[in-house]
Amino acid sequence: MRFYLTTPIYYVNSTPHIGHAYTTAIGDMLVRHQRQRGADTFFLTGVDEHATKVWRVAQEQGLEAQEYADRIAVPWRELPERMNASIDFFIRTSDEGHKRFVRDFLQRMYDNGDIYQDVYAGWYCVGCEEFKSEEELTEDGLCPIHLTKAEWIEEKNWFFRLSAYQDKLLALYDERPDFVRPDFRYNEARSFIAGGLRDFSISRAGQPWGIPLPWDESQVAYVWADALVNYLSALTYARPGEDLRESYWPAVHHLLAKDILRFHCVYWPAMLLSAGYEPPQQLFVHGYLLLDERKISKSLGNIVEPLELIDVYGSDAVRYWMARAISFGQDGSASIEGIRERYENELANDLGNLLSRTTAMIAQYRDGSLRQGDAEPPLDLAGLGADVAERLDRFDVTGALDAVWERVRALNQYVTAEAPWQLAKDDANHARLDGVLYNLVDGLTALAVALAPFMPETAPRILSALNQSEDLAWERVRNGVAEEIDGIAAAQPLFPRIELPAPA
Ligand code: ME8
Repeated sequence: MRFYLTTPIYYVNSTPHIGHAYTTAIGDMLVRHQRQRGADTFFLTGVDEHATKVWRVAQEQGLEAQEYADRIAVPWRELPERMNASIDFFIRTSDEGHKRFVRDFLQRMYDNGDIYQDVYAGWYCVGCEEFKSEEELTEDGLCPIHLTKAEWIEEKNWFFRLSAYQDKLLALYDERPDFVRPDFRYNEARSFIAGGLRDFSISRAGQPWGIPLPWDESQVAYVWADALVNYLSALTYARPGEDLRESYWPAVHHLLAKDILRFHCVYWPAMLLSAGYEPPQQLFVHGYLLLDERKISKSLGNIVEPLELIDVYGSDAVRYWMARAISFGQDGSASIEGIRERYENELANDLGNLLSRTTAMIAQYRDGSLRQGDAEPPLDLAGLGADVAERLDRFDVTGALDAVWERVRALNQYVTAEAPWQLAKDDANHARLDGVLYNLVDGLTALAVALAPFMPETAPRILSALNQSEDLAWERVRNGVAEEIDGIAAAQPLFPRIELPAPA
């Protein structure tokens, strides 16, 4: 079982915002889960440097583009670390290994007869880094996404014969109905292809920042013709001396938001076919996380600094909020205030108190000893494990976490219904009291394992408070996993009260 997951590589014209943190964190949940199930995983993220907008920001700051990129790469490298994303490699498109590979890749397309020279005369939106037709702009010639004026470009470029790939792409889509997920994104991509494909320029003249084309060094690769190739190039140099393409291509899942669907679901598979590679296994296109009803976009200046949220609530709480705040896949609007509510009501109350009560009762009533006792388990945990795994295979991150949380609440109801404090009053009930306490520890153990991909710091803390093994193997999401053990003490709060005001 191989599972290779990528996030988009983000533009470095500005610092990371919460939208980038979102894709990175959710990607990490999917990868950690597959790892729990024993898959051989590879997780790639990184930055896209050779954009016109990056070059312009560098110029505004009076820096050489590379110097600017080197400086701003620092907070971008910190993003996966701060989100506790277990990446295997962080790619920068200015890496020598990437540049070499892109030249080789484009040369293969050229040798295949798919590249020709022509004049591009048309509009370009620097915000989107995309050539735009007149119909795609507003009446005033603005890009509808960035609300900035598209620029008129007239230059001799190298074009990719995308039109020649229309039938091949349609055949690919028809053969593989799960090529793009969710369904409505598949339909969007397929109808774009069916509507007719226009060749597009893969090079830019007059911009010194970028990777020179091997057959025409006077031009640099168009930023998308450079950036998309990262998903393959990284495999050739991420581990020196190894060619990871053999292991992980085409077992790749690309995670991205709807803004870049066309590049990933149409242009990229065609480029791969042209260069003689297999198309990716699957693309998952998620929606936008909207804060206060507006897309969080660098270009709109509505920036929320994700690193600050992590400083206040911890990465687990931010990850938890991201997975639950909106239904993954759909667009959704969420408030930053929601983090605090979920932290207090769900993390501290539902989960934290369950652990505190359980451990305190074992310490108080059973002197810290856990015994199987005699009580029917209240939950079908293996059934939960199968359900969550099936959901995560479909990238239903929110549904999977909701399913786990239902069981967290069910265990709380079980405590109320069984009232161990009543059972403890009478020695005759000890077997039942033991059984109820065992079911609580057993349930919490399995739920901690199931929660580990979402909250990788919290899960081991729960297991350790219960004196249970910290092994996160997915087989442990079942009934009867908890070991009889002594020495359980009342646990420290999992999610202590935070006195800081919520960030604005
Ligand atoms: O497009 N909600 O980079 P980019 C959810 N360099 N996700 C969001 C988001 C939001 N509000 N805002 C951003 C590029 N994202 C190219 C990609 S890949 C070969 C090149 C996430 O910095 C989401 O994953 O504009 C989206 O697709 C990506 O950031 C765009 O990042």
